[in-house]
This record gives sequence, C-alpha cells and structure tokens, in this order.
Amino acid sequence: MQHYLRRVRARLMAALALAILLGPFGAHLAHAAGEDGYDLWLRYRPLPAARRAALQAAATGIATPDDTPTVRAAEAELKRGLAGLLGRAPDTIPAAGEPRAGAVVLARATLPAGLSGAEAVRRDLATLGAEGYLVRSARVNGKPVTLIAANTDIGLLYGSFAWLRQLQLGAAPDRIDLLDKPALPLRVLDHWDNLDRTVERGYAGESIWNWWELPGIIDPRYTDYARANASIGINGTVLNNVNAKAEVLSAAFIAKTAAIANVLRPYGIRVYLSVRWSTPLELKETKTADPLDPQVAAWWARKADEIYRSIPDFGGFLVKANSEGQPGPQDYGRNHADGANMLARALAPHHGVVMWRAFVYAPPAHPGQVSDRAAQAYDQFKPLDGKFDKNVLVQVKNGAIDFQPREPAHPLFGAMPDTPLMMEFQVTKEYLGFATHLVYLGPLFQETLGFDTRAGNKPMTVARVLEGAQDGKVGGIAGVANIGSSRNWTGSTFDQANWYAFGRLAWNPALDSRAIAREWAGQTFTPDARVVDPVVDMMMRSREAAVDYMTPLGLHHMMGTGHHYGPAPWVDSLARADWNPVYYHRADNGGIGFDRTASGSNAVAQYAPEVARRFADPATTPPRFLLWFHHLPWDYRMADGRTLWASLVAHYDHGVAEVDAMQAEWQRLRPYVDARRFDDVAQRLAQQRREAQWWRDACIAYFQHRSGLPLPAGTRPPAHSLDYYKSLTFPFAPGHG
Ligand code: GCW
Repeated sequence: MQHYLRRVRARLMAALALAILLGPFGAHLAHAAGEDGYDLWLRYRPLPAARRAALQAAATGIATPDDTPTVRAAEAELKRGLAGLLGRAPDTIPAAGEPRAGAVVLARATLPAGLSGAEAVRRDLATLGAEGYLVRSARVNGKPVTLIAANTDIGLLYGSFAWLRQLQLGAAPDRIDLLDKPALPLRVLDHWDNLDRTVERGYAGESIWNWWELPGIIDPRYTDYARANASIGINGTVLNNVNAKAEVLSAAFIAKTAAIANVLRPYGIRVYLSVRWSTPLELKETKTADPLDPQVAAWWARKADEIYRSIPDFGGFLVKANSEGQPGPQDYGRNHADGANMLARALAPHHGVVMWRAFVYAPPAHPGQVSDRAAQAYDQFKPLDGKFDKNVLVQVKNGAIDFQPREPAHPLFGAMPDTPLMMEFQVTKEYLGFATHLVYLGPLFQETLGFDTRAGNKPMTVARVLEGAQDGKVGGIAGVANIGSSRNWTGSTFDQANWYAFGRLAWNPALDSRAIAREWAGQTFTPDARVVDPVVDMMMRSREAAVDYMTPLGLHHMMGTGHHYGPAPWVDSLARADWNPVYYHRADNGGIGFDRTASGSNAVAQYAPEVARRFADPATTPPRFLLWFHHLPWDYRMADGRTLWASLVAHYDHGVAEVDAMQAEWQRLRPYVDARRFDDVAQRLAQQRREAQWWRDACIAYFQHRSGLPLPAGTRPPAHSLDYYKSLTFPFAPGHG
C-alpha cells in the first residue's frame, strides 16, 4: 500500500514538473498520462491559452459548398480538429449564408462573393490541378476569414488537413499561407496482407482488413485509416499481398473489396488488388494462363468488367510475376511486357492501371556462379523500355537487391526513359530491426530520391525521373505498409513516423526528411522545441546507426534466413547461391566485398557512364557503397588512413555507440512525454541496444574468422564465440511469409 502511495505521489510530482517545464504547451501533455498512439499525428490536443484565443477568433464557423461525402469528411475533420485544439467545435454555416467574421470558408471553384484578392486566388487555383489547395487569410465583404480553396473536393480535404497540421504545430492562424499540390499522381500503400489476416513482413499485429467479417461488418478503423492517409496525401492502397491468392478475384472477395472502397472513397483513396498471374487457370476457368491466348485475355477483360461494376473507381492491379516462385508470362515463353499489356488492355476501358513489379531474379545456373542478382532486373526490363502500354507502370524497388539498410539507387531508374516508373519503398522494416529498432526511414527515402542518375550530361535525380522531368512520363511512389491492427497501428510510436514520412515524400519528393521529422514530432508529442529538437536529432542519426551496426560500408543481405532477424553472415548452405549471405559479402582471407566492376559482374555498367565511372574506382566510390561495388583486401587503405578491417570494426562500434546516445537522449525526455509512450520507447531502445551489440559482436567474430586478423588495438572482443552466434535460432519470428 505504502509502495503504491509512493508511486502515485511520484507520478503526481512528475506531472507537476511536466506542467512547469513545458509552460505554454504543457496543458495538453500533463493530462495525457498514457497515450496509446491510436490518434497518430492527428491528436488535436488543446492549444496553449494564448494560441487558443487567436484560433477562437479565427474559427467561429465553417462554411462549406454543396454537400458531398468528401466535403462532409473535410468538415468533420475540421470540427474534430478544432474541437480538440479549442475545446469546442464551431457551427456549420449553411452554404447560402454569408460567411461571418472568423469563418473557415471552404470554396471549391466558386469563390464567395465579396472575397478580397479574388483575382489572385483564381490565378493560384489555375495552377493547382485536381488535388492541390490553397489556404490563406482573406476578407469577405470586409470580414476576416480563413479561405481553404481548391478545384475539387479532395483538394478541400487536403487543404483542411494542411491547415490543421499548421495549427497543431502552433502556427498563428492569420500567418498561415499555403499553396501546394502533389508532384506525383500515384501515392500508394502496398499491403502485404494475406487473406487469413497474417501479414508478410508485418510487425504490427494482424492485418487491419478483417476479410472474414467483410462486407457485412465494417470496422470503424477503416475510416481512421483513410483519415490518416488523406492527411498526408496518400491516394491509393493495394489491399493484399503481392504473393497473391487466386481467390481475391472471386465474387466474394470483390464484394469485400467494394465495401472497403466505399469507406475509403470520400478520402480520395482508390483501392487496388494484387493479382496472381495464374488466377483464371487456378479457378479452372481457362486452360492456360498464356497472355497471348485470346481466351485468357477475354477472361481478364470480363473480370475487370465485373470488378468495375461494383467499384467504379477501382485503381487497377499490382503484379509480382516470375519472381520468387510466382507464376508469370515467362512460364509460357512470353515476356513481362506481353503479360503487363494483356492486363492493361483489360483495365484500359475503365481507366485502371497495371503496376508491374521489376523485382525479379533467377537462380544462378550452378552454385558459386557470379550471376549477379543485382543486375537481373535491368537485364530483363531494359530491353522492354517503350514496349509497355500507356497504362502500365513498372514498379522498381529503391535498390537492386532488396530493401537493405543501404543500397545505391536501382539502375533501372536511369534506364527506362520510355516507361513510367514507380518507386517501391519498404516502410515496414523487414531488414531494419522490425518494429523494435528506432530507425527513421526519411533519410533513406530522401537519399534514393535524390540519387543523380544523370540524363546525358545533365543532373537527373530519381525524384525527377518519377515526376517525368526527362520525358513527360509521370510515375508514382509506392510504400510497403507497416500498418497492422496493433492499437498504435505500426507496432511502435516511432514507426508511425515512417508511414508519415513516406506519405509526405510521395506527395512531394523534394521535401527534406529533417523538416518532415520536425512536423511529425511536433504533432506526435508537442511542438515545444525542447522536445522536437532532441527527438528529431535521434531520428536523423538513427538510420546511419542501423547501417553501421548491421551492414556498414556497402555490405548487404547478411540477415538470418527466412525471417531476416539478426545477423547471419556465415550462412552458405541455402539451395540458391543468391540466398546465402556469403554470396553477397564474399569475405575470405584475401578480402571482402562484391566486385561489380568490369573485373567482376560489371553491374556497375548499368548506370549512366558518369555514374558508372565514379563507382568503378574504389577511390571515387563513396565509402557507404564501397563493398557494394568492390572486393578489396583487408588492408586496403581508406581515405582516412585506416585499413578496411579497422574501418569496418570502427563502423560496427560506432553504430552501437549511436544507440547508446539515442537511449541517453530519450531518457532526458522523460519529463515531457506521457508515461505510456515514454516507457514503450525506452524498452524498445533497450532491446535495440542489445540487438545492435549482438549484430556487432556476431559480425566481428565472423569476419575476424574469415580475415584471420587480430582485432584492431583497443577493440572489445565479441562477448561470445562465433559458434554461439551461429547456434541461435528464432522459431516463430514475426512476419515470415
Ligand atoms: O523482401 C522480399 C521479402 C519477401 C517479399 C519479396 C517481394 C512479398 O523477403 O517477403 O515477398 O521481397 O518483394 O516480393
């Protein structure tokens, strides 16, 4: 009892200290003793008193245009947001009524009579396209209002979310002046969710799609999913795993999909399905799945008609074909374009698209053969450039191997000028510590989007390629979702930031990942700089930390077999050579690294000549990609004078030290963060610290065994023997397909 009272007293003291420390932004944290994270970045906690007064005057009512589901969604969000920020929701002003002073006026195309600066607004609207918006302070017949204007309903919804974001971040209402539109038309989440609700590479519980109960039972969570996505501009979702089942195209599942589409539609989100190449064959409705067989094409056309009858705005199909055992057109001697175009023709009359994945690689002819997996997608797709129908997008993973902690950008981004490309990022952290490790992916996304592929002798970033800067072929961005049914959606607080950053960069690939982190932290915790600064600092160093304690200097694919949890650089016995970590690092007593120059696989030649030249020479290859492109002796001299061996060990040590620093930084935030989220993050960081040490120790033990070299002076020896690390097994690790 005494113990209990002591604890209560300690909590009260902590709350008091919190209120004093936080000053203006304290109110909304002090009462939030335990947040469960369900609200994501849409928390709308009460503003500090001074800010509240200003907003009160600027939110006396909401005037909306005619009643559509999307306008209703915008109005509902504004009310919800303002109710939270102010403590009361404003009234709706009927469309016919003249806006009162302090009204929030939603204007779609038709501007209110008596609007100041109407000409400028009209000019701006003309630049905003179908999804853009503007938000600014204006006057209607002399009365001050906040104007949210767009050409379409969805623009109004995006504008409403953007305004609320600024308010949550503490902006003064009369200073908010926004003009924005997305750079890319397709901003899509790919769910690797199976129809039995397991999630391939999912670390946040089971799938949010309750297929069994659909379409009769609609989980209100679908609406919150739509709100969260619309708030960052995501406008498409692929509901099921790319390792797809034929049944998803049965009438029963089309009805379930339609029920989800109905919930998402007002939020501007289209649904897509992953389809299995052999579906008609497996459903026993055709005798073959050959794309050039007219019966097969007719089947897909009928299936498309059937889908569009219940989902008129269905987005289209995502396809993984002839990849990792999935069937595909090559089974019939056809190529990827034959397959994609057949499906594209079934969808074209309905304005649907095919997102055809370029993630393909075949087994080497014999073990040990240097058929570089990194080179295979290019080899298969480059010759097909220009051969795809207009409504096909080729979806390319950010790097040529597989969502590693670091990869150079995929060479296909610089090699398909006549094909619209989609970026595929992985938001779920299959290779980056699952939902346990704090790894903010913003810098990884930004690094790839900013990679200069070169066009002729001019700069051409991957982002500009996706935007069609080179040739007008506009693409899109997809992210493999990290969302599940855990209460906080993503399994951990900081993994919410990866969903957020993905959406923001899909909207505008030129955004800065640090600025995005600031936005996210300000909304997720508090805009107080005493919290935002250290949180953002932790986030910004976190990805490099993971690279360092897992796969520094361009190493890749050394994770445990199947589940991809933890280090396993020693694995050399899997059926396919290119599934074994030893295939990728090639460490022996002579050296380490994959030679992708002319003396090796020559994959480097798949980049534009200027880029290839830089990567072909170890001296001009950035250290972060060194062992990706080169096999080098252990005593190779790095630019800083250290040997490669000493540098490798130092990177491992630095990675672990960075987690120490992140832990210490988080501890200092204890007074500012509600206990529930604070404790959860602290526990995860402690686990990350243990796993970082394990990675470091196991890899150093193994590479020392390969190199036969002594540890550099002053290096702490691994805690256990190499045999110990090799003996660890992990049955039931999550996310394993
Ligand atoms: O990253 C790998 C994963 C598989 C995945 C595959 C792919 C969906 O380990 O789980 O399958 O890539 O992207 O198709």
